[in-house]
Amino acid sequence: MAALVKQLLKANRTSHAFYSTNVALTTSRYPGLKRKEFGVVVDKDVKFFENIVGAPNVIRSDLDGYNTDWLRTVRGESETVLRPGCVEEVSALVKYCYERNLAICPQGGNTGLVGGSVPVFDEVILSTERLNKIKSIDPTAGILQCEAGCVLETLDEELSKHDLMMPLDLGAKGSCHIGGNLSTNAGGIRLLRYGSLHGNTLGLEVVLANGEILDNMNPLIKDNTGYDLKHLFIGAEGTLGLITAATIKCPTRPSSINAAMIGVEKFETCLKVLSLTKKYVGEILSGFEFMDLATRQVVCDNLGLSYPLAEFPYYLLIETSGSDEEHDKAKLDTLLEHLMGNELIADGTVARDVTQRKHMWTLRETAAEALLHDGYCYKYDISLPQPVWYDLVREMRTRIEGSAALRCIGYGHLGDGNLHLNITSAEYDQHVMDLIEPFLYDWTSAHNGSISAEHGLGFKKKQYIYHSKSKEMVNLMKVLKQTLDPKGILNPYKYLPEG
Ligand code: FAD
Ligand code: 2HG
Ligand code: ZN
Repeated sequence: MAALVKQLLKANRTSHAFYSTNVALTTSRYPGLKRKEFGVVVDKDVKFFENIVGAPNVIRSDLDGYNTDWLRTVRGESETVLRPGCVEEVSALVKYCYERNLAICPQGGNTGLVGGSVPVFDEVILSTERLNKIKSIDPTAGILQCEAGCVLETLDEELSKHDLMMPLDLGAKGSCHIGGNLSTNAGGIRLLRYGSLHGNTLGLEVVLANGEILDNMNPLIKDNTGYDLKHLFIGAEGTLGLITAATIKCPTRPSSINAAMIGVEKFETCLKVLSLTKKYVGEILSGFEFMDLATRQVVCDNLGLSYPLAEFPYYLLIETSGSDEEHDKAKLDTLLEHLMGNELIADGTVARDVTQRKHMWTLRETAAEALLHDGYCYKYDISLPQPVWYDLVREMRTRIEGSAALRCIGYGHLGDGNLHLNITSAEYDQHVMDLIEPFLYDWTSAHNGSISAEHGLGFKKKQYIYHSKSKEMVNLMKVLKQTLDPKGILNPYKYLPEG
């Protein structure tokens, strides 16, 4: 898994040609946008920045990779990237921007999927690339302290030396930064087992809009003194402050991991399999992922991958993690025998070795990349009650029939109720977009779902926040934003609707 995903992600990120072709400027695709009255970076600002971080860390040319998002759907026009190397430098830069009224777009690995990580206009990009030091690992307590720019996979590799692991894992792990993960409250494939970053984060260090440093890095498991401020910044997508470091609680690394892929004829049966899986292997369950046939087709068509099973309407990838190989395998076998015996599953296969297990994960985790090869991808990340989960994919297929859409596919973290619905076309097509939005959001809201399960709101979804949150809640969010960032310099045009 990791090798192919990493290779694909890296290839995209570093290729200048990849970024510079055919990505419309955000301001052209969304013509109603108006630049707010922020300052513009001039020579004296550049001199100041260079004094703080050194000239090589103020980048003023060849910025396509920083201005364009991973999906290649939005593109800003920033002319300045700043790469601070410590919290004091971040603080000095932000304080200066605050005084000069210069807008800032925080950026980690730039793998975000909602247009939050790139500027809309000419915001200064503050990259965490150089904030990449591990401060400490406490193997006994299982506590990691690190800077925000550490790459998730690197952290996991370092922790493995102490029999620990990161409590989250996702397809972008070779590129995304822990600061970006925290800022999006990223979910991923292990949330089912280890819970969200709200639960696993013990402390944060944050630079506020005025440059003040908020140090709450204390590695305490229990601390009920005052409001738990760190939670404000987790999932705030850089709109309330810049996360510069974190203290994370890390679980013990399992010594036995098993995976099985099964083919299923009916969606309703997938839900029965989920219940039975919890019953039979609940205490060692570490992943329960769903792919439909169209997901199989996109990774086979566009990446040349192959499935270990024949064609079925639905596939489930079940993973267990524990400490006793024999016991864990026996439990998984019992589950599969039960499912087969009761004719709940059409076919299934257990990974015989690490290579086969990684291959199963590659089939699931490269779907996002495979979709991009079609041209343009309309990406949705929805939470829905499980009984109606797949109905939305069916409805969308009917709705886009006869349009320029190439495919409509559903995959995701079924164990958490998180559906990834993706539609593609050869190039951006306004008619396809109008068929999808706002219908998809209205449908989700009508079925008591969330319009953003794990990717956030960013630039693309902010106007739909009311579909999932009440007026009173959004008003309180606006009060918080106004209090912490009165000039609105942190990641403007994102997250909260105007007005
Ligand atoms: P960026 O994309 O750089 O930034 C994301 C947001 O956080 C932006 O709004 C940015 O301004 C802000 N930000 C970044 N760093 C900071 C900081 N230090 N302080 C304040 N604000 C900051 N997401 C999931 O939840 N689950 C998945 O399973 C998942 N899988 C993915 C698979 C692929 C192949 C890809 C491309 C993306 C996936 N994502 C997933 C989406 C994405 O949210 C995560 O990749 C990740 O959390 C983003 O981290 P990043 O460092 O790339 O952040
Ligand atoms: C995943 O779970 C990511 O693979 C990306 O969250 C989802 O591609 C997507 O829609
Ligand atoms: Zn996901």
